Amino acid sequence: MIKNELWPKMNEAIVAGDRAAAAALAGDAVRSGLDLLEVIERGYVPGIEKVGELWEQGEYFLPELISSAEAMKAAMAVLEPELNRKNIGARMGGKVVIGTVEGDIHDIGKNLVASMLQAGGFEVFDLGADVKLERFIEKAEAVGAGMICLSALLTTTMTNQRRLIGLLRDKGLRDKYKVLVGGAPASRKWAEEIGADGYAENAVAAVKLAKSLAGRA
Ligand code: B12
Repeated sequence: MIKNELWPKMNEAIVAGDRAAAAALAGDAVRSGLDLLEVIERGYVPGIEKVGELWEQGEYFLPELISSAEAMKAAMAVLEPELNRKNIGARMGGKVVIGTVEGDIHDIGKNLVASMLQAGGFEVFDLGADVKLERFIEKAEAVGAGMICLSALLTTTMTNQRRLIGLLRDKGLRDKYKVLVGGAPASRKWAEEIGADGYAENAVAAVKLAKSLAGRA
């Protein structure tokens, strides 16, 4: 199937919360040998962005949101192994620990960033969502990571990004890690205010930033 036909179908599968279609289209993309980063960015991300708009306009409610999130996960479950396979032997970016901070269950954006970092050659340790702050540090110490990526989608939980940096300072570990923050309420200004090493507004920019901080840009 040609790309121009594929993108709207992928968009639609996410907006409709159609898991089977989202996964089947991802399978088509893999078999056609398409650039999977382009598939994610042009096929699926606009779909989930549209869902966010529909929610904000009061047209979508919780059940629709959850179905769309599930459809996104179904597509990523097909694409991720393939992205990883292509990167075997190319893990030169270093190790990254990522998760959504404590008190926050939003994980769609975080999952995208994790997949793209993996595709960009980083070894990614994804702790999931609603992650206790201590766990980020324990994991980073255990695996010898160089970077900690914190996602937060709520104004009430973004403060945990600041707390994590404070915890690192208290433990004398601040200089050991690059800390990247992101999520809808975060901004460059916020990152500066809390003393993070960087902020990126989307997954593609996150990979660019991570590469430059890792000295690979
Ligand atoms: C989907 C969604 C949900 C789903 C989440 C499903 C899931 N598995 O993630 C469900 C329905 C469960 C949900 C629940 C809630 N939600 Co909600 N949700 C959304 C919604 C519509 C879309 C979020 C999303 O997935 N966007 C798409 C992804 C691709 O974008 P993204 O997350 O921003 O990620 C991108 C970038 O930010 C960046 N990025 C993300 N993380 C990171 C990390 C790093 C390190 C970097 C560099 C970059 C980066 O890259 C990503 C990819 O490009 C937003 C609205 C919005 N416009 O954001 C509300 C929104 C975030 N939710 C909101 C609220 C209030 C809630 C609830 C509290 C609702 C309730 N009353 O129960 C609960 C939260 C429960 C909890 N404790 O967490 C509010 C937050 C308001 C605020 N200012 O705090 C929002 C803004 C909606 C609104 N306008 O009211 N939600």
